[in-house]
Amino acid sequence: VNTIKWWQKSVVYQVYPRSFQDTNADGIGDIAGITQRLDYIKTLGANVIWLNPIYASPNKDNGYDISDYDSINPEFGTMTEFKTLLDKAHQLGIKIIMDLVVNHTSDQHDWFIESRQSKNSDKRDFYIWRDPVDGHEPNNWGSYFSGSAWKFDEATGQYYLHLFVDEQPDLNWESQRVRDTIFDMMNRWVDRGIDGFRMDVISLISKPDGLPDGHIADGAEYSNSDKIVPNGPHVHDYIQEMRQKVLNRADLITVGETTGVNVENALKYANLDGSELNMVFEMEHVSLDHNPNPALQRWYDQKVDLRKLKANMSKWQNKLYGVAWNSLFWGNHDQPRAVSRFGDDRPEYRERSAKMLATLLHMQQGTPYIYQGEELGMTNAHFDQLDDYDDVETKNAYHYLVERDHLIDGETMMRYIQAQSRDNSRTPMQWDNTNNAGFTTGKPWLKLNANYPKINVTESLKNPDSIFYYYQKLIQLRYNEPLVTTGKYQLIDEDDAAVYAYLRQGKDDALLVINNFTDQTLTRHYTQYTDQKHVDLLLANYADDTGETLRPYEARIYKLS
Ligand code: ISL
Ligand code: CA
Repeated sequence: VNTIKWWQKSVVYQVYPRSFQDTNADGIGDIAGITQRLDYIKTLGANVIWLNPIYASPNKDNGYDISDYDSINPEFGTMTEFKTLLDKAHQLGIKIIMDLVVNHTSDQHDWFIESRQSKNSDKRDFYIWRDPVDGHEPNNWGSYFSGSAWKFDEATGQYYLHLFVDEQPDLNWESQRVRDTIFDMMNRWVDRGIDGFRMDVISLISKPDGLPDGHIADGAEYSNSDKIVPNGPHVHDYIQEMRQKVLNRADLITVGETTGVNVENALKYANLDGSELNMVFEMEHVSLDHNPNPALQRWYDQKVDLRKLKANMSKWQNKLYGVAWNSLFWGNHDQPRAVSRFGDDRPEYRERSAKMLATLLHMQQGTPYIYQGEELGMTNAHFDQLDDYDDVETKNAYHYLVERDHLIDGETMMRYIQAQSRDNSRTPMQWDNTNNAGFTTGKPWLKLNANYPKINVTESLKNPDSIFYYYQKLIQLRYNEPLVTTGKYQLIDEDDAAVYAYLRQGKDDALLVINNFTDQTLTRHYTQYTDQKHVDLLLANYADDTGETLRPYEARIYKLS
């Protein structure tokens, strides 16, 4: 039996620095702003913060294109300010995990500048260079952000691989020199006192042997790299090497963002035997509502069928039980807002459904991640002009799908963007009802959600019944009730398309978690689980317990003993 690790009992709060708190009126959130708001995160109760990238970057993909791993992007502040943030967080008992983006660098990184100079460059093999094939790209892989994953470089007449934008060339992990250079860099961050790493697309670092073509969906021009690149032949060797050379040096929290990973792969990446990472951050449940036409990928606006969601989450809960560990999340900086996507953001249901979603997720096995503003029930941006969006994925997708390939008309695409764009979650944090929600006194880099006068921190902290305080209670429940970490998950009524109920079973006790996923009043009986038991209502999102009657978006957590 594995002993419980601190990171299994933790709750992570994700800060997207660009949109959290600006302190110098340039419209961009900064490190000093995070330091200023640490008390807020402490009040919520999270004990770990994950920071999206704050390194030097030309920002072709908001910091995921890094030009120097050892320096802080001046728009966010200085290394001294970062150290202050780290110290203050530690004083409050909060750990900080850094985004580690090492599948690719920026094309402005010194390594790439040198690599592209000539075929004989000392850094040539730091990246993945190939000759043209019949005057074309070396294979048919598509970029995650539209178009080909290859870019022709005039200087040497070869193509380089970039699974994301052109300016994000993929590193060649097959080179021992590349690996050691990255491990050294990670060790410098460990020496700076950070508490862990969230590893961006770590499942992509080992490319399949021979870089074979993938299947091209009807209507698409390139194959979907997510179907062919993840979990390459050496990925586990590389991560085990990283464990030996870096991760074992300290008691770090390590999270692998693992696109294209299934349960079987996850048993390796996140095995509780400690050989690789602490946990995966997998994407299956946030892909169920993507377009059924593979050529359109995520772009769609229909809600997921609850039965599909239950089946998917239950699979992960069951198969990882006792052997591996997962992250629990509804949203992040790549996903739409949880309440708009999985709940109901109409004013009469927003708060209730946000609490229901939180209940459903936080009582599962795994480490929960709260994306900034989720605890306020922040909603999708609802912008109606393409120009109001900033995100490169969104803009590229519109360009390719609408303007170039005519796969879809502009109006439909705008609806899909309103539902799925990454900018839905990137609008600035809503602190109060003053100009720009207290985020900045300058011009914000991205428009705010127009609802900030109503939905903001100040309002939430005033209202004892707010979503914020509900999250606070859920977090405390995780810290105080061992069943939340250790209980054996059991789904109840897999075919119920309206209610998501499950148990977390201990030896002589259990949690019973009931979530009405609809705006309807329903009747359900769970007496077979509560009979002969002492039943305590631990937390609920309505003031009274109406037994077998479940009101719209009602959520309850019972302890059975
Ligand atoms: O957002 C997605 C769906 O369109 C994902 O495929 C996402 O691109 C993927 O999970 C990788 O995300 C991570 O790496 C990207 C970066 O743009 C994202 O912000 C980051 O979370 C490239 O570094
Ligand atoms: Ca700023």
